Amino acid sequence: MTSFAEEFNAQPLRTRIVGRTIHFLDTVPSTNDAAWDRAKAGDDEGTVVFAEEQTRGRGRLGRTWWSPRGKGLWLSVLLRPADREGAVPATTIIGALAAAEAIRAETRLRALIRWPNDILVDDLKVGGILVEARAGRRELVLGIGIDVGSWQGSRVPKDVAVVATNLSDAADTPVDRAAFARALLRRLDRWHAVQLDRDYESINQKWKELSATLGRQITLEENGRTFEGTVIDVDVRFGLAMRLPRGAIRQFRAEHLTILRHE
Ligand code: BT5
Repeated sequence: MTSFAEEFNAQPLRTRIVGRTIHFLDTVPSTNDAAWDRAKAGDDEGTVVFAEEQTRGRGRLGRTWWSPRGKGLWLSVLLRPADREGAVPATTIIGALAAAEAIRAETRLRALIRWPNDILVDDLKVGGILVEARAGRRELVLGIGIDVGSWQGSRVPKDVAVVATNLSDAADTPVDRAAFARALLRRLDRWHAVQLDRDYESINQKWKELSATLGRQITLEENGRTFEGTVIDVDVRFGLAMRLPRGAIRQFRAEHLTILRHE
């Protein structure tokens, strides 16, 4: 049987930074941790770690990420954004843009981004982004999880089954993991260059185009307080702007909030 690494390397990647070095691992607790280990070992920016399976894949705010063997793309990328300020949300957004664009290019599916880090197809989650920063380190780790392979015959955890699907089942045809992974890294390489150029307008423009959140009525929680309103703007540096029921406009940053309801 051909391994994922062999399939991935069957065609040239042709990126500038992302994927200059790639580690193909089998089972790891989390590829984000494996990428932090690479950072400590002095690996270059753009280093990518793929794993076939994660035993302790994580999401935001202590949530878990189900990462079954061979079914998805579980990867982390070591990056050094130009601006430290706001780098975590900006890197989350370029990861989401790359993922949504790769899905649209490699399948017929119309992927959208639910602010700040969910990749959706038909309102179901097919992927998520987890960017981490660590005190005393200049790099960021961009973790991307995409459900690519079919779940038919798999025991899908209940909390995942109710909110999520995968590209193959959604498209009703098998989606090639290696081809998809190459497409994803190429797009990420391009958006990373845009971020390095501080061309935030291009990022905002594409983000608005692919946003499942813009114009929607949502309920969110920030530091224990709940807000309800209509999203009127999304911006890579300033976050999300919402019109509250009495007409006031309020700006929310991504870091400390959760969307509770998205209509
Ligand atoms: C995320 O968190 O969406 C970010 C997920 C990032 C995963 C990647 S995989 C490579 C790298 N290494 C890691 O350890 N993590 C990153 P959040 O927004 O908190 O969403 C978590 C929620 O998504 C869970 O509570 C479930 O409801 C749902 N979920 C869990 N596993 C899923 C899956 N495989 N597909 C879709 N939804 C899932």
